[in-house]
Order: sequence, then C-alpha cells, then structure tokens
Amino acid sequence: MTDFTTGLDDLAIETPSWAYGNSGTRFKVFAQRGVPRDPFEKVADAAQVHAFTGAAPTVALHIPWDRVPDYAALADHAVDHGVRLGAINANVFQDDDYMLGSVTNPDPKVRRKAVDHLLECVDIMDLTGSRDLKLWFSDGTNYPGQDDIRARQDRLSEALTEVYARLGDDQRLLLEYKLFEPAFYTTDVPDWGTSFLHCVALGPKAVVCVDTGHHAPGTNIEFIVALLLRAGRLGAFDFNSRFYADDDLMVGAADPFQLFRIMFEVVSGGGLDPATGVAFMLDQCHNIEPKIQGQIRSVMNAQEATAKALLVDAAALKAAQAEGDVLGANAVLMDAYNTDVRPLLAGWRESRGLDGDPIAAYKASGYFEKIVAERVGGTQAGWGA
Ligand code: PSV
Ligand code: MN
Ligand code: MN
Repeated sequence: MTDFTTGLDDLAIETPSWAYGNSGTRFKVFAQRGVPRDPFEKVADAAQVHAFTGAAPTVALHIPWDRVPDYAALADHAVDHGVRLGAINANVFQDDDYMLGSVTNPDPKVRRKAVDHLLECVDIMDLTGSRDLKLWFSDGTNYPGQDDIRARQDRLSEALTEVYARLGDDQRLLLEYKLFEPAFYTTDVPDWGTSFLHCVALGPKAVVCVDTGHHAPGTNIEFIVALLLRAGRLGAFDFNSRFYADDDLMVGAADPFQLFRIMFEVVSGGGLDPATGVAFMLDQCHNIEPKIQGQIRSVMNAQEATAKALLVDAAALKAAQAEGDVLGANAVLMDAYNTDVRPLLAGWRESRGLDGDPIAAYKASGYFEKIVAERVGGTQAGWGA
C-alpha cells in the first residue's frame, strides 16, 4: 500500500471546463453570475480550484464547446495560470446528423463526419499536449429491430481502429461506457465489458473510462475497478455522484461510502501510482450551487475518500482475510472509513503552504466578486441545456 502522504501527493484531479459554465436540466438552465464567457475564462476558474486545493492541476476540454482559434495559446494561458490542459473530450452527440448514431450510424456519410471529428480532436491534442482522447458515444437504438446490433459493433470497431491508428506514441484513447440515455433500448457501448472488448482489440493505448454515474442502480462499481486495474485497462474515472440516473452531482455527495470503496480498490490495486496512468477526472454539472466552490468541494470529497482508503491497515486486513475472519476484515475497512480525516487533510494542505480550509479561503479571496463584476453574459456549458 502507498503511504498516506505519498498517496495524497499522487492524487491529481482533473476538472472539466464544462463545470464552470451555466448548466441545468432539459427543464431549465439557471444562469449564474460571473460564469466564464469563453474557454480562457473557464481555464482561469479551473486554476482557482487548483490554487486552493493544490490537487487539481489539469482541466479537460470538450470540443466543440471549447473550440478556440489557437489551442497553443489556450495551453500557454493555462500554464500562465498554474494549470495544464488535460483530456480532450470529443462530442459526436449534438448534431442533427447524429439522430440515428454517429460512428455506428447506418449512413456512411454520417460515420465519416463523426470519425473526422474524432481525428480533429487528436489534432487538437497535438496542439494542447494532451495525453488522452475521451470518447463517449450516445449511439444506440430505441426500438427492437431498429438496426442490426452486430453491424453497429462492426461500424464502431472500424471507427475506433481508424482513430487509434492516428494516436501518437504517448497518446491514449479512453472509451467511456454508459448504460442508457439518450438511447433507451440498446446502447452501443453500454458497459465496461463492451468497452474492454474494444480496447483489447485495439491495443494497449486503448483503456476504459469509468464514469461513476453510468451504471444500473446497485452495480458494484469497485468490482469493475478491481477487474480493470488487474487487467491494466483502467484508464480513467469520470467522477460524479447520482441518486437516480446520470445525475452528475458532486462526487462523494450521494454515497461517500461507495467512493471510499472505489478508492480502496484503486489504492490497493496500485492505481494511485502515476505510472499506472489512471486519470481521475470530474464530470459534473453544478446546476444550482456555485460552480467553483462545487469543484473545490468535489476535489475535497475525492481527497477524503482517498485519505480513508490510504488509512486502511493493509497488514491487519491481509491477516484477517487469511484467517477467514469475516467480521475482523470488515472491521479493518470500516475503521478506516469511520476515521475523521479532515484534520489530517488540513495538515497536508498547510504543509504545502495552502489554507487548511480551501472553501473558506476561496470565499475570502474576492475572486467571485471580481468575476461577477468583470464578466457579463457568461456562457452555457453546452450540456444539459
Ligand atoms: C455522457 O453522459 C458524459 O458522461 C460524457 O462523458 C460526456 O462527454 C459528458 O457526459 C458531458 O458532460
Ligand atoms: Mn462522463
Ligand atoms: Mn454522463
């Protein structure tokens, strides 16, 4: 097991550019004051999260929501603000052409358009210095018989193969799965098994992205995490929490115990070691709460779960497991989970020159008042509108 301080030092959370813009549900987007008007301002807000937590050094982009004329300038702007650009998220789910799918669409012209967008995203990665291309496909069908399930898998495989061939040596393809929505009968990448099969067929640079909100209720996500880590195919997390479906609420808000169990599998499986390449990203929307504070709180929640996972007494756990001591083994885990790690985390922050209470420090900084005064007419995140 990684030791406590090294483990916390290694935990880097990537925040999503779209979390800083206005977002909502299909019923209403509530505009907030001071939201960014362009990707440069989103990056500036992401830099605040890093400045106060010391644990969010990168920001993910979503194309075309974050399209800019000069990506190298955006990357420089990020560095000037103390952060870096992270994963490039492709978007082949918002054009009218994609009504029947993108890369699995029965029409070859639509498939070509979708693959061209994915290739463009790799071009952008070359300019931003990003390692990861994150692919999520809304593709699927609503009615039995609507399309051929196997043919759609063939089309998916063909598209992924072309994109994979375009990746540079240090670039990766993250294949994200989601059980349902917007397709309601079949989804072409509905689960980790489908994603894993495609990744294995593609090669070592293809890895699975586990979005914690994309499973059926009751799914044992930590089991999936353990399997993927063991197979060397756990590429990334899209962290968020959910009460019902893909709610995109703050990670650790709905079920902090689940987040602890997930992080325990990550820690015990060696996934915190940067060499394993597991990326910890947030994929959330803050529809009613202040956005920068929502991101800070999410980073803190992820740190708390990780700190508890790092406190598990690995030797005692191993001994109890070897003896078949069911309750003893469970108690080792619960002891760690029930530890109040907030003072330890405050100490970790202070030892790095940060305020022990990032939310209070951010609120006292005056940044929010500054952006409210400066920014008029902020943008919509593009998602959930
Ligand atoms: C889809 O629900 C998803 O989780 C994918 O990661 C998208 O790119 C993202 O949401 C957009 O918020
Ligand atoms: Mn996601
Ligand atoms: Mn989602």
